[in-house]
Amino acid sequence: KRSHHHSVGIIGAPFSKGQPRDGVEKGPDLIRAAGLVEKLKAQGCAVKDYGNVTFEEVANDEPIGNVKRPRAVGSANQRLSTAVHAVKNDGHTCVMLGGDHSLAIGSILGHAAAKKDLSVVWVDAHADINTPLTSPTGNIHGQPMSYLIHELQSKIPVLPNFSWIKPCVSAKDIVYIGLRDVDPEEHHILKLLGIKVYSMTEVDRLGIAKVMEETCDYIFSKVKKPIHLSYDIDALDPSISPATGTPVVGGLTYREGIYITEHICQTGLLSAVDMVEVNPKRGRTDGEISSTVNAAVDLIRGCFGKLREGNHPADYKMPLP
Ligand code: 4U7
Ligand code: MN
Ligand code: MN
Ligand code: MN
Repeated sequence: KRSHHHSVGIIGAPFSKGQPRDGVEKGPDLIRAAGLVEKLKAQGCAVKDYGNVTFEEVANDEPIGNVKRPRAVGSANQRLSTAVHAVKNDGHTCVMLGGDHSLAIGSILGHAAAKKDLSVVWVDAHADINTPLTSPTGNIHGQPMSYLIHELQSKIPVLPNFSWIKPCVSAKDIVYIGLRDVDPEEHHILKLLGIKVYSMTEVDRLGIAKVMEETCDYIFSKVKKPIHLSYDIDALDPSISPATGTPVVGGLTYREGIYITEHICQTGLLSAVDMVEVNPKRGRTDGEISSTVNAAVDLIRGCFGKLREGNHPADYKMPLP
């Protein structure tokens, strides 16, 4: 489909407690300030901005084992999931602006509450599939997938404010793209569950076009499920998106990053997008911050029909002299 009407619902999630660095809570407002809503409207989308989710202060959020700030993360994600569920029930494709990647818990669960059977395309330098017991850091932004996958539930301990979380995706319905910093325990989990991974090695070997063709063949091999695209800005190379908490060299080019969104868009099945881990306080100059934020905006535009060859409305009429 070339020109097709997109209805987009935007939710900001200014939350940073899934990781230790300040600033990532500024992501939603910065991405908006870069003109996201206006640019989506200019490319023909109907856009409703639902504003930012507000999060409760949690006192005495002591670690459980090595898991840091479990109560704040559990509570924030519960609120986010309710908000995402509402946007989906209003009939929009949901765009969740983070915030750190622990927010994928609430975003995917809220999406699944409305759509039940999803496939997840996770674009990231990292697999974010540590369990609370394998995590080398205790930061929940490196763990969200572990709470969501049916096959891992026997490995997940009880955590405060996590009891509402019920797994909602199968290992076979997940594709990773862009991995290049995977912990040994995460690598074991990916292999054990047979999860489809296109690391940077496969991006190099196959090229991004083949990676996306295979990704879609894989997720559409049985039934066509709605797609949840969870995009961590650190998937892109730090030369493009340096303002992020855990940059890793050797990432996707801007063009590869955009190609992923263009390809997912043309499936017609994109149902929710996360854009996370934009952290202005990690940029060393204004240029580093704007490059990161503009990349996030452009990736979202690619999700909703912006073509690099140009776009024109179906009813376009050449001006007459
Ligand atoms: B992000 C890490 F140990 N794997 O678990 C961890 F290397 O959302 C990093 O992808 C996680 O940015 C990165 O803390 C989380 C670490
Ligand atoms: Mn990452
Ligand atoms: Mn395809
Ligand atoms: Mn991530």
